[in-house]
Amino acid sequence: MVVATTPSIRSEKIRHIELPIIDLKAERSEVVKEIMKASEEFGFFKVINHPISNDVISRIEQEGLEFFAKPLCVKQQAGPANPYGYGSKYIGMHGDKGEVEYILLHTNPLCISEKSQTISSEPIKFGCAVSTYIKEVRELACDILELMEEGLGVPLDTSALSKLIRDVESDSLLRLNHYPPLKDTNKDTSPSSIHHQIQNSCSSNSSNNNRVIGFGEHTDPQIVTLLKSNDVGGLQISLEDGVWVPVCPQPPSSFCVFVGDILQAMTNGRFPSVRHRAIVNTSDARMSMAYFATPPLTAKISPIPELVTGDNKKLYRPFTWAEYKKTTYALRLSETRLRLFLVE
Ligand code: GA4
Repeated sequence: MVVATTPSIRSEKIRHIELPIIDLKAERSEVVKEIMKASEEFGFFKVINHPISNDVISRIEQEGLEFFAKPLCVKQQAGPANPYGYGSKYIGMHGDKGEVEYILLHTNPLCISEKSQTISSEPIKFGCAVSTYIKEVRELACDILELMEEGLGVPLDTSALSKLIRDVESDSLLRLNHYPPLKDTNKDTSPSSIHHQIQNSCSSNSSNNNRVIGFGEHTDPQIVTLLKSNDVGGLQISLEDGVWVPVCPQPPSSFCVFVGDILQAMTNGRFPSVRHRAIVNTSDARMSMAYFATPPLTAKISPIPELVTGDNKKLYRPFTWAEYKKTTYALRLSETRLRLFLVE
């Protein structure tokens, strides 16, 4: 039996740097340039001025908040998340644990309508909010992937990246994460505490160095992840070993974009998948919604031919998403799985 404990971290290196925020309404060539720079340097950026309306976002946010506010025994009727449905504290099958509860859904309409029945007392309303959001966030992911294709010099007619998630067989997922605050009760509202909280709105506002893990460090196995959160800090990305950079949850309408392992493989290592984690906020609940843009199970993944040139030897052997997914789910959360797919 695996005995799991919720990890907490004592002093480690945190660096506050400004992470790229890309205005999608700027001139296209400028947007392409910025996306390329951010993807190469960080495997991460935020986008603003995207086409997803506030209404679409707040409808699904509201559904999420209503669900997470229910008593545990009611929420558990929508679980366990094996693999889809409600889960709490346990992440994956190998003892990874965090201070988080979540709903994990496949984006195919069948999964949404089936799971809606146990998640909501108004399943049609819930299902509509989720499907509308998925449709729009998928379109945004395609737009971003097409900007990347342009920057990478991939022939536009092949749509090597975006076509994988437009496919009806795409294995894409949606995850709603809820991180209850560390101190749900006994809130300190003294002026000094409030000042401290404002100063730390980009981080998890932990007054000491004892941070509690909501979702442990990992890279996303998919192509890209688009994440929308409320205005509570806690997300961090890792740039170098041991150094963590807090991601400011501002501007409030922005989406975070994470390069995933499949994009690292397809770009032959040019865009690194970004290691990230969520720290629990001491005073406020954080909710995030992650859309994982994923190929179909049978899709063949290999470095895009245009990116394998004289100096850039092919780094990864060809594999299917099904093969990568199986490897991913057999390993712990923090594992660097792509190393198993390197050309020998
Ligand atoms: C990380 C990204 C997505 O949240 C996820 C996660 C999945 C899960 O929660 O079941 C995994 C994790 C994620 C990677 C390693 C394995 C699988 C938990 C875990 C320990 C849904 C996914 O696709 O991979």
